[in-house]
Amino acid sequence: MSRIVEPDPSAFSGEDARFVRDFAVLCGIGAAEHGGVHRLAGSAADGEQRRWFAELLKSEGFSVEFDRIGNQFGLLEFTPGAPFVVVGSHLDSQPTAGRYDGAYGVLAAAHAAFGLASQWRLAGIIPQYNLAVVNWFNEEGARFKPSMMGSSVYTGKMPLAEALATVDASGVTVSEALSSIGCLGDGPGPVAAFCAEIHIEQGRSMERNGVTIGVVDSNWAANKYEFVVHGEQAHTGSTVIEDRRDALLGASLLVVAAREVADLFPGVLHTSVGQLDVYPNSPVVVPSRVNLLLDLRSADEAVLAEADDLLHQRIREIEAAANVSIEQGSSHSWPVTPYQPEGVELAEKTAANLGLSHRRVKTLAGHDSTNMKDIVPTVMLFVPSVDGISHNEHEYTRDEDIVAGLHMLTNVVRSLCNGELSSGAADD
Ligand code: HGY
Ligand code: MN
Ligand code: MN
Repeated sequence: MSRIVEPDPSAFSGEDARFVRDFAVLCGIGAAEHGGVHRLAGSAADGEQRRWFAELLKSEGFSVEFDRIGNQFGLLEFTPGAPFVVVGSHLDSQPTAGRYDGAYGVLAAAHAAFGLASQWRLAGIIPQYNLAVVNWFNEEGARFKPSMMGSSVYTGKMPLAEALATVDASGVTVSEALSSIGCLGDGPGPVAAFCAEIHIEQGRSMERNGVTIGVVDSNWAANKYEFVVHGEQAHTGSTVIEDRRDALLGASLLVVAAREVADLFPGVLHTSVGQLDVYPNSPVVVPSRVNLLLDLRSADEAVLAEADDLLHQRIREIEAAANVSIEQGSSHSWPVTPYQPEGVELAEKTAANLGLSHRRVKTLAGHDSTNMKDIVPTVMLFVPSVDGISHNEHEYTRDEDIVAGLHMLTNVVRSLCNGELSSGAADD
């Protein structure tokens, strides 16, 4: 289990030291007991971190706005009307989560932008593109499903009305939650020409290979399902076993089936159930209903399709074995897609120029850049995660790696703002 070392700004100077100091402050907002954070989308802690972030951006001369799904933008306009290089990640977290997932990328984006803005000011340079720092709304999908909601609406993949009407477990809508923290705007946000995101790897591959920068060249595909297992409420003591229609038994068999399907494709398929809601969840009652969220992921779409078929066959068997019916509710999926090769090459060239060790990697998790790359050329970068730990309070990335990532991102964003990928973009 990794041991978090508190960020130490004194080991750095200039923008790097300011970045590490600000990161330490951000870690204190919504801090959890064991070094992590608990900042669900649209919660009071999310409101607090958004207000703090807005002040930070404004103090550096950025104007701050929220779009109609609560994405938070810090805008620096050099050429009125020119499109933006959009750079950032997400500040929302899973429950009792790590402090780096998303938050690192948002703050690194801000400090990359601060560094570039002051260099350009001093040198009297006007870049070709405007610059937007972004904190995407609800990347995690923990409180409101699905995940990557802000970037899905921004990129036109999810209807705005559907996103705003989504409810959490207590019936609060996205629209109400965003309004309650003062973060619901009414515009579409800035027009993007390019996008960049930096994130922790959340796996072990970079640490194993001893590299500082991961250049993401594609993402794994995912199929996420909400299943509803229907049984019948009964007395746990008096109802004879053969009369029972136990929804929790059906759900349990489904949890095990998901794992057994993964075991058929060792290393190339990940499956799991992350959430179960049992009704009525009462001591002497056979449950009548279980809602569960199950996901399957692979870098190989043929494997994913086969696994999906196997899972659905198992569902028919489980219905018979547990005397329940299993309904498939909403689903959220994304295919394997590459990041634009010209962006991958730009990142590799940048890392080489900076003398940073680098390697191409795939992202197993979804990110907001997974959405953005479908509308504009996008560069996705990783820094290593100690022991690969993530969605866990012990998530940790060393200060030297978060600072190396900041340098890398700064240089990539400078190139994007200077139009280094513009000819490729015009050819598309
Ligand atoms: O990978 C995921 O499901 C998430 O949205 N990050
Ligand atoms: Mn993330
Ligand atoms: Mn996450």
